[in-house]
Amino acid sequence: MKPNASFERFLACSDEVAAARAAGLPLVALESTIISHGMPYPQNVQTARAVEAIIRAAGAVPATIAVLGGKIRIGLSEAELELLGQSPEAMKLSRRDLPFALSQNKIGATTVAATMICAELAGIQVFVTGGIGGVHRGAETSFDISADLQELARTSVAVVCAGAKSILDIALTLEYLETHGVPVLSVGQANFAAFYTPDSGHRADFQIDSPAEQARFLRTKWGLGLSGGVVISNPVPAAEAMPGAEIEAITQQALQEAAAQGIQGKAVTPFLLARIKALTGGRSLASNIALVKNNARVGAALALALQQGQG
Ligand code: PSU
Ligand code: MN
Repeated sequence: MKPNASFERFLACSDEVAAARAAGLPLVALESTIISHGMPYPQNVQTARAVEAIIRAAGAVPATIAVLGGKIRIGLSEAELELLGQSPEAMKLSRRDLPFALSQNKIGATTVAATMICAELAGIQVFVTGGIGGVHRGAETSFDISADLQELARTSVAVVCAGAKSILDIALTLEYLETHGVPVLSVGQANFAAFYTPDSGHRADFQIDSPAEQARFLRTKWGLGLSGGVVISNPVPAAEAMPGAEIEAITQQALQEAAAQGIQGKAVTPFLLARIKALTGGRSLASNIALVKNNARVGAALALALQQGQG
C-alpha cells in the first residue's frame, strides 16, 4: 500500500524506516503504550529493543511509533525509546488524543488504536503488539469499551496479538468484533488466545497458520474493498504461559481494587496491568515479554509474505 502523501507533513521517519520505505522493504509497526504504560522500566525498553531485533533478524524492518516534537514518529532511536520508557510525562494516546499531542508538542505513546491510525498513514499493513483492548467486564454499566475495537472496524491494518487479557470480557469482545465485521484469525490453534494463557475458551473465526495464506486473506479482504483491520491471535508459548486459575483470581482482585479506588477511563487498563504484575510477583511480566517476542516472529513473517506473494 502506498503511503498517503497528504499526511506526510505529520510524519517523521527514522533513517532506517525511510530507507526501508524507499526500497519497498517489509515494515512492521510497533506500539509504544506497551513501553510507557504496559511494562515497568527497564524491562519495557529492553523488550522494545529485543522485539525490534527479532523483526530485523527475520528480514523485516521495525517501526516503533510514538508522538514526539509535534510529529508522528515512525521508527525511534535508542534514546527515544529510553525517553518513552522513563518519562512520567508520556501521555497514553488513542484516536481522540492524537491531535492534542501533535498540536501541543506533547510526548505521547500510541495505543493499539492510535498505532493503527499512524501505521496506515505511513503505509504499514502489519502491526505487532501484546494484547488488544476490548470490552471490559461490567461494560453494561461502565460503558468501558476500548477505542481499539472501533479502530479495528475502520482502519486497514493487521494486528498480531496474543489475544485479549482476561481483565476484559472476551466473549463480548469477540461479539463486538463480529458486529463490526472484523475477522479474527488464529495461528496454531482454533481458539482465540487470552494473553497470559493460550486458550480463551472461545473460538476464533478462522485458523490460518501459514504466513503466505494469512497474506492471501489480507490481500483478498482489502482487494475486495472491505476496509478495516484484522486481528491475528497468536497464543503465548505453552512453556511461558501462566496458570489460568491463578491469573483469574488475581484479575478478580485487581478489578475489585480498581472499583474500590474509583479508577476510570483511560487509567483503568494501566492500573489493572500494574496490579497484575505486582500480584504475580513479576512472573506475569516474563510471560508478557515472551508473548510479545513470539508475536514479533509471526508479524515479521507476515510482512515478508505480504511483500513477496501476489494472488
Ligand atoms: N493490553 C495489554 N497490554 C497493554 C495494552 C493493552 O495487554 O499495554 C495497552 C494497549 O496500548 C492498548 C491499550 O491499545 O492498553 C488499551 O487501553 P484502553 O483499554 O484504555 O483502551
Ligand atoms: Mn477504556
